[in-house]
Amino acid sequence: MSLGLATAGESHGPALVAILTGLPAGLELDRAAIDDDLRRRREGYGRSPRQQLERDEVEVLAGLRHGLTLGTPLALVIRNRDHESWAWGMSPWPPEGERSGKGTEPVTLPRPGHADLAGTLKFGHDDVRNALERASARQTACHVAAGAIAKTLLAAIGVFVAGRVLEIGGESGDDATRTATDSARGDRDTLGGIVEVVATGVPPGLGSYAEKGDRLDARLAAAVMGIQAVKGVEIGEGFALARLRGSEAHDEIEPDRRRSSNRAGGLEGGVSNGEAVVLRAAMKPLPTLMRPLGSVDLETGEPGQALVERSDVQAVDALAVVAESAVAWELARAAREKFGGDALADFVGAHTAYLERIDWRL
Ligand code: EPS
Repeated sequence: MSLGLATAGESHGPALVAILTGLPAGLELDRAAIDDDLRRRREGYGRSPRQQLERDEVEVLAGLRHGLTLGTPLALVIRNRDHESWAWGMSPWPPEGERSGKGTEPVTLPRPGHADLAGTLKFGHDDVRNALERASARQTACHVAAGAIAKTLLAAIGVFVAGRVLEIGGESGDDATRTATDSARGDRDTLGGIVEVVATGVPPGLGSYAEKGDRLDARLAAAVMGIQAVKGVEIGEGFALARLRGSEAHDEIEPDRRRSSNRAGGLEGGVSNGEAVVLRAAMKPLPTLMRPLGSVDLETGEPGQALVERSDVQAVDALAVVAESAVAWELARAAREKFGGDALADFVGAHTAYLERIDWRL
């Protein structure tokens, strides 16, 4: 038994869609908790004016009855309010009537740092918009909704996941990061940053060393590296461990099998070891610049300036929520693999029985 997630949706299309499979029956979902995570993702200093337009409320179309999961695929929709301004330009079917609104002219100047160029070449598009719409980080709303549901499942076995911002544009703390964001906005530039996600209550034994693809550290890294604009992921002390001796780098085992340090970030050999799972992600500065970089016009071959389109100055606060969601989803997937069960009570019962077998207290 594992969790599955399929998503669809363009940034300025009618809606984002997600189908979640593998949830046990009888899990009580809290609509307000899902919408609250979607709100956290939207807020944050430095976001595009788009975020004031969107409401990002989740609609459930299947798999839920009276707030309880049915153990069948759960279908979610998040409408794009902004689609109203793009109804002609992003019409799924050949548009009818006069051209109007945004997205009516083809984009031919790819932005360095975005998927624009590679996506256009790969899929044979003649309008960069056909690549950028799906590559956009708008998509992360689906992953946050799925992550909120994963957190509800994890809470049933005492696992809690939280993300936070460590740095924005090389600065830490609210005042300095806001000043850095204002300064970048003033220069029509963008910033990146670093976030950290910590998961507590993770029992030893999630993931496996049996095959590369089973390793939970590899799975978490892939889940977080898959988020738009993430260029680096480290687990525990990560890169800093490379500069230490072995005697300084590892976490000694106490008689109760716990550790007094956690440099490994809760993962050894690709398996959770019972300590908090700690992961950090580095986000590059966003590639949509109001003062564009050099590019090439794909239609004429002439040098030009990349596409300028309304965007965020930085979205590091959003990344903290999106990375939290990605880690929650992957941990929930690993927990479903280990504890299984069609009904929530089976899943919780298997977890309890396992902790008893290994004599482990959370
Ligand atoms: C994004 C560009 C901006 C961001 C968008 C991600 O879109 P827009 O041009 O519509 O303002 O706002 O993020 C979201 C819409 C969102 O909900 O997070 C990009 O190019 O990735």
